[in-house]
Amino acid sequence: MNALRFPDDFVWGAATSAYQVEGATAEDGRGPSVWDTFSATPGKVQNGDTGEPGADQYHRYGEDVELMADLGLGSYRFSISWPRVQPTGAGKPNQKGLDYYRRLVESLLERGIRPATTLFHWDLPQALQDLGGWENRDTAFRFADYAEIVFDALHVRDWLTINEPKTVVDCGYRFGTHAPGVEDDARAFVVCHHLLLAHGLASRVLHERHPGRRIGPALNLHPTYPADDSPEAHEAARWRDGLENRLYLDPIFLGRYPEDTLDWISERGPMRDHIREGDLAAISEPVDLLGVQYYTPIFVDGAGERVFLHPRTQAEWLEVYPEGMYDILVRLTADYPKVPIVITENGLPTLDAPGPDGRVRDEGRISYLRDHLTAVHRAMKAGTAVEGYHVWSLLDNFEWAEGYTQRFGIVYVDYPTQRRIPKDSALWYRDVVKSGELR
Ligand code: GBH
Repeated sequence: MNALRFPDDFVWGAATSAYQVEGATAEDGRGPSVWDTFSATPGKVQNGDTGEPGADQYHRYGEDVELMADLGLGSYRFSISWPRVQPTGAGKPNQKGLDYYRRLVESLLERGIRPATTLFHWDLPQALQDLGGWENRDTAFRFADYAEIVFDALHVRDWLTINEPKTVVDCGYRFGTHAPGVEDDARAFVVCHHLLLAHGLASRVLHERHPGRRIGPALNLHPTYPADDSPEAHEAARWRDGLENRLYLDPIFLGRYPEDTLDWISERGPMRDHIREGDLAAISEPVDLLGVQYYTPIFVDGAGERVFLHPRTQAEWLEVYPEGMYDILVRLTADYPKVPIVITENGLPTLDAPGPDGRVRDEGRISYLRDHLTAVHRAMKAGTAVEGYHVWSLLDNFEWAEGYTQRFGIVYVDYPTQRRIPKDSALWYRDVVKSGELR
């Protein structure tokens, strides 16, 4: 087969998030977040795991930057822990917290690695949760204030606002599997509106204060398909597409919520009453780059239930379907205004551990990444502007409710010693990055 060549300026990267890798949750004045609370609650996380030790990146960022440089990476997507910067979510910044991110950014820039910085990857200051969290409209304004602090403090060009608002809505407030562990559709969609408002308000702050920089959302998109040919399954796939994709894409890009989805939501709670004049204008603040996170498709039957038709992974929600990457990218170009797209996450967990020779033979990850990158390449040929790709994740880390039982890293972390061991996939990725080619 011919090698697939990516453009010379294609950006190859890897991603992590603060609570998943940093550890050091009680250091240098960091305040508690909702994930500290949630993971300390018995029964919420596998094995009672918490963000300690994570991958101890708070202390080992220097080593990790060297590792990224060795792999030839051009971009590192990480997130800022809001409670490190504002321990109670408001007021004067905690200098020690800000200094950590200054040092991280400087080390990356020295090695020619561009930071792509996420403002919020789920670790809301607990003090704001105590005031209602994302159900409280004021949290969106607090978020814009926090964003202003970090925009001004850090030499970062590219920003992502909220990581996967849908996951906060669904896992945090509908299914209760993530912090804060609520199971209530009525409350969930109020949270949805305030998360989107926060996204828009923070984007506006960046545009006003730092023209020339770029900002956008990081959305986990799930292409939805009918599992069979019945009209019911087609109808259900369309309904599910509203909840998975259009509920987030339409307000951000088109300045309106999808009516069919809003009707369904309104039968369950008061989201509509929380949409004030001017909110949609704020939410549809122009997007400079769109972060796309793709892991899995959702096939639904006539009853609207998810059906699995393809191989699954250790993560039971993750059905392997590279075609979905192509479909979602091409659909974005067809249905929404064209903006530069960057893949901000894509990956899978595997159980591979170091063998007697120390190697981690994660063949399954190599084929997953290769197949998804092939789909990205195909979408680019079909006219979708994709600037870059970040594998989830650089390192094995705290996988939320799964604790340390699922390893998404291209680099293995031996948690007791915190030793980093590049898996075979990391060595494979290094070759792809160096050559700019998939072979
Ligand atoms: C991303 O979420 C996250 O951004 C990242 O932090 C995470 O580590 C990575 O993917 C891998 O999971 O509660 O039963 O519905 C991807 C979307 C949402 C998929 C939560 C798993 C939990 C299953 N994830 N979902 S359930």
